[in-house]
Amino acid sequence: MSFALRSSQARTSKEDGFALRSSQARTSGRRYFCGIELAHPIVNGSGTFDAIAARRAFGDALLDEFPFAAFVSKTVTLAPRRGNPPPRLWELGAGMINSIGLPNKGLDRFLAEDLPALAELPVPLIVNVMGSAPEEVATLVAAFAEREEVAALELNVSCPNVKTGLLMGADPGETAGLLDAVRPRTAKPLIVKLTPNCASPAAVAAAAEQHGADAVSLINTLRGMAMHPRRPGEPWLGGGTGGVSGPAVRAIALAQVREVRERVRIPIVGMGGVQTGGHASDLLDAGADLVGVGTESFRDPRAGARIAAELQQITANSGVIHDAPEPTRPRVAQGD
Ligand code: RRO
Repeated sequence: MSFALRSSQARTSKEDGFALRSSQARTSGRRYFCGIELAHPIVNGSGTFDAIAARRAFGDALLDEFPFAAFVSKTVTLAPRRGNPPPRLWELGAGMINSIGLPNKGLDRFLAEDLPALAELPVPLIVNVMGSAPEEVATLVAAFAEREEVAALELNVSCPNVKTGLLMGADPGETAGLLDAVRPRTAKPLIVKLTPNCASPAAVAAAAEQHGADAVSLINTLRGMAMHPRRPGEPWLGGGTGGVSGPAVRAIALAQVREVRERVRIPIVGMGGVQTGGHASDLLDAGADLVGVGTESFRDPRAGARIAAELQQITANSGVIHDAPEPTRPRVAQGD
């Protein structure tokens, strides 16, 4: 049975869809995600890998060994944005806080300058968009609807650093309204990027599914802050607060992916603190269909490829995870 058949069955059969999709998800190889064929389950988290800058740095070697099975763009807005004032980053013991604030060149220049460059990547392109109101997001989605370079769209309703974007994703009713405005504007797959900064990500996911989303992705960053080391009472980040990512959020991502999987049948892109194939394997076990790698790519731009290879090794060894040693247990003498 081909992956295509299994994938379409997974979307239509209420009885056995979950089992079919889940058995596909647990493997490390070629698969279909929203009808898009991917070589493996590892993608980048939006805004964590600049493929255009990486191509300048590494040349065509980047295309020969592209680290991800699909490329997700940094968020695009209708008008250009300068982003938040510096400083924009703070390193944590187990990750970092960003307060980037969505700097981007706006839709027109993205279409003219970045889209042709991103279309040269050897993998499907997913464009991430954000607007301050449903109609603005609908305009962005409509602009990409007929672009054959674009395989799917991700709706960013979860940026912790821009208030308007987050409002639409923190409440199931607002998310439903967004989908109602956007869904009629494109036949392309729509992925809703969920926030962990709300009462119930699973309720938002369910609303997205009921109103026509094809998939959800989670988690975006968790709101956090760092104090200025030399100015008592002042925040370090120019934006005041920022989004926490990296190993610090991994356990939260795992729990939220599991909770969302229990509420929706559509595919899930799970992400949050993934550094190894073992971490990716855990997210797949929790119910994700694909796994996003984000903060780890800042440390190692080839992390996506390494994690995909480690995951393949784990799958080849029937789920035995080799990159995490067994925890040692205290010996208990028999018969004592
Ligand atoms: O640009 C950002 O500050 C940003 C975005 Br759009 C996002 O979705 N998540 C994040 O942590 N930072």
